[in-house]
Amino acid sequence: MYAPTQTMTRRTTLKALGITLGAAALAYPHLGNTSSPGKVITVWKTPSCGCCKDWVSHLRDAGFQVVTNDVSDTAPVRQKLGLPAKFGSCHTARAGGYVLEGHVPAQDVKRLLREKPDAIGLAVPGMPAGSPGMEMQGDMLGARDAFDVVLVNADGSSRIFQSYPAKAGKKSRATS
Ligand SMILES: [Cu+2]
Repeated sequence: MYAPTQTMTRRTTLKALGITLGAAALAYPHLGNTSSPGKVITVWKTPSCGCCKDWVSHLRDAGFQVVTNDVSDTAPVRQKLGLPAKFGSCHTARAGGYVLEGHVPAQDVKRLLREKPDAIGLAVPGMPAGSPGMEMQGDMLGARDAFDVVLVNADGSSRIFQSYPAKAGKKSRATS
């Protein structure tokens, strides 16, 4: 008939996965202690993406367990996870039932998992210079473009979750 067949399949697959994981947790309750589910982040990125690897390192440094998946295109994953394409960046991830898109700072992921808002997840659209994994080097060391982390709602709307102001780099600071 109309399009929903695919959507149904996706939902069913995700649901089935949820049931499997739930059953595993019941069968092996001690697993919950060794790896708190909220501390695990699953990342989908393309194999050649350097800033994606740097973001993964940033998350690991902050204490997250990160599982990475290399894919040829992250767009289908983003779509499957329900994040509108307009929020798209170079990598997409999942943590505690939320979607994380782009160079989201670890501290905002922690706040998201602590506050548990009713939302799809967090996104840093594009790839702002100076965001985690997009650190500037050389004369521009430490420089940052202003950027916002947005909370994306189920209806596709969003609001600012956290704003990061612009910062001057080494060179700009050194000039007098
Ligand atoms: Cu990037």
